[in-house]
Amino acid sequence: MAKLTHLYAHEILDSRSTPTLEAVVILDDGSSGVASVPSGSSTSEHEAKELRDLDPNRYLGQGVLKAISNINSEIATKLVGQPIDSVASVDKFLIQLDATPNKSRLGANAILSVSMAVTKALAASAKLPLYKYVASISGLTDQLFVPQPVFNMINGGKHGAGNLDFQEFFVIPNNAHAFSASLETGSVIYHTIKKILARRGAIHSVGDEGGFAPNLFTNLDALEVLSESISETNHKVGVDVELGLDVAANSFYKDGRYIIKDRSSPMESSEFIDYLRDLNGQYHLRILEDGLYEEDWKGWATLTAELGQTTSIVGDDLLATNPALVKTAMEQKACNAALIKPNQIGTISETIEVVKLSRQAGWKIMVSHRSGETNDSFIADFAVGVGADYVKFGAPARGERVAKYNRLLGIETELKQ
Ligand code: 2PG
Ligand code: MG
Repeated sequence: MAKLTHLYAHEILDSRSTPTLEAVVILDDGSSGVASVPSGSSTSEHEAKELRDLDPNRYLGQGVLKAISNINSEIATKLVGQPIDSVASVDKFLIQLDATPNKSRLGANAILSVSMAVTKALAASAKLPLYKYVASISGLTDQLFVPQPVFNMINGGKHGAGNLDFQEFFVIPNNAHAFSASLETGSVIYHTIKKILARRGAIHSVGDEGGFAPNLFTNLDALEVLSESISETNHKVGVDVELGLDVAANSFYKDGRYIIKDRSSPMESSEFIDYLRDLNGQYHLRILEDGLYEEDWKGWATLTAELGQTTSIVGDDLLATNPALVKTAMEQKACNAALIKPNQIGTISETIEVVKLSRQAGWKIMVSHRSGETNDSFIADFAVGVGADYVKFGAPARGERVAKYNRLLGIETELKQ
């Protein structure tokens, strides 16, 4: 069994120019792993907590030197020289060392970077590509395949220009084709959206996840632009290429009501469900993520009962990749799909456990990036290794997003050999 000889971390920038950390693990057989962690901006109350320095004199308080020092001193002191037999045992050790329910003492960012780097080092030590190693430890799939991509083409909510209430507007090529063909379809549609926005005199600069962030548009206009661009590329909307939404309803839920610009008055949960039902009737959404506020459990159950036959009702902020919340959602039949983000829970083995639980419920699995990303393509391998149905890595544009899609192209080629 290989021993850990080096563990250290340093600060790097994420795609929003906010610091994050990169960790390095080296084993005594010469294997190594380097991993960096992403960061979300539309977060759930129930996520594991990132540790930030809050020193106003550095990076507007967003530095991560404390998290780094936790790795370089406290964690490294305990792990260096130790035999490393599995990711699960390292994760267990990190969870116990932290000793808080939400990883706030050492920082979920510190813990996850170590967990990811250890996973990569152990994959290298086993002489396996990362996706095969993840498949071997998760036991979730014998049939390796590349998941169906969900492209976030228009960015609103907290990721956009401020006028769209909904956060993400998806274009989803159907899964009748290979991943490389879907990526091409996504790319051509992306260019077409830009053309259509320019034709309408709208701003076509991009938001946090590489999708366009047009101004002066309503949520319905954004869906119309996507439909138009799909038709203009000679695809059938809702057949060859489907639509979806991450409503991210937390961000416009206030005092028990849903407030969006498409409607003049705030809506009660039941009224907003009616609105979503009509929208679904019109656009036949493949995916409806976070359609409701994360504590609106009754609403979620109604939404799933009403639309769940045809649409993946995805819990993101609702579930926070947290096993206890997944269990509650199973009991309450609150959704039929889980968004999976390793940094919401903070270790790789716990993330795998959440995928397992969600599978037991018969849910679809969508592995996701965060809005603040790095060029690390870990989640691409992870998605293949757990047999995810969908991947959501943003638009097919910008380096930190295409790093993941390009990695999937590499895996697709490798799987054909
Ligand atoms: C989401 C994510 C990723 P953030 O809501 O699904 O798209 O956004 O990383 O800002 O939480
Ligand atoms: Mg979301």
